[in-house]
Amino acid sequence: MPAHIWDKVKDHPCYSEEAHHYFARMHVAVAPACNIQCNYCNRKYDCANESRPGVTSEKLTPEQAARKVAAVAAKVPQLSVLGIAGPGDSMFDWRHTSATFREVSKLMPDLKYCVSTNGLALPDHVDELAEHNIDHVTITINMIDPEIGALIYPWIYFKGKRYTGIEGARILHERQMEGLERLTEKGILTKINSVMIPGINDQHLIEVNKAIKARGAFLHNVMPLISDAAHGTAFGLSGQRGPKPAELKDLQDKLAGGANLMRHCRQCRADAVGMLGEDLSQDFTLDKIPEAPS
Ligand code: CLF
Ligand code: SF4
Repeated sequence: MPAHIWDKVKDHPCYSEEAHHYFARMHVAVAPACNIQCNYCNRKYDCANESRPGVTSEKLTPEQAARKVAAVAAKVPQLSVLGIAGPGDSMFDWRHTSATFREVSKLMPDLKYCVSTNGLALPDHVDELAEHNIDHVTITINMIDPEIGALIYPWIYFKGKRYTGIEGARILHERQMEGLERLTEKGILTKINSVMIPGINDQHLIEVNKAIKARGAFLHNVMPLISDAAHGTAFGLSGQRGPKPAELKDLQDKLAGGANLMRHCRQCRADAVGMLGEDLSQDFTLDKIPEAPS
């Protein structure tokens, strides 16, 4: 691996399987707004692109988020990455996302920054991502064929207008590809999350893997759809099952030789704190972190 890339992945627990044994990440839930509807999303909970449905996060202001990051850093010395993964979309809610990075960088200039997005608003912010030194961007890409996209996304909201069906899915697809290409040109590392939905996009993810590899994606993370029996079904995918572990493994084996696969994802919540697979979020709720100095 070239040295300039190794430098960006060596202490990022999601981008390096090795690093996840030694480094921790935290998310701050500062971005509630979203500009698309995924059929697997339940808007009462966190963005299912990077998080488990069925858990809500405490929404923070950028200033509260910065205090929380400082409190975690004081108690979790392995903390190396701050991610914004919802509960909505970090790029559509760019005002909250960018204000948070600004506030945090005043207190913690050495932290790595990471964002996760559905990609629709991404091309509008690539230059600013580079200016904020954000080296890691995750895009959730579930299809490259708008006919399949129409089964996953009932609508998108783009430049003041709502688009539905194949037309909406085509715009989303074009914006995702444009965003990925522009991030690659800027040297920003990208990870693509794909939610595997049996019978809808499972075999199609082989084509997705080829398309993202061709556009320079660093990692591909195929995540199983988590069906949310306890809270009612996700929007529009009533009764849809998630893949069995053997089906996920079978798909991952078929993807070998394509874009590099991430296999250690723990599908974190939008306010996760700690090593991957560990959840300290309840130790750092707002009532437990120090007040702002007056
Ligand atoms: Fe968070 Fe995502 Fe950044 Fe990691 S999580 S924004 S890339 S710092 Fe990691 Fe969690 Fe999987 Fe995401 S294990 S859900 S891949
Ligand atoms: Fe929900 Fe999809 Fe928006 Fe995430 S991107 S909040 S899963 S609709």
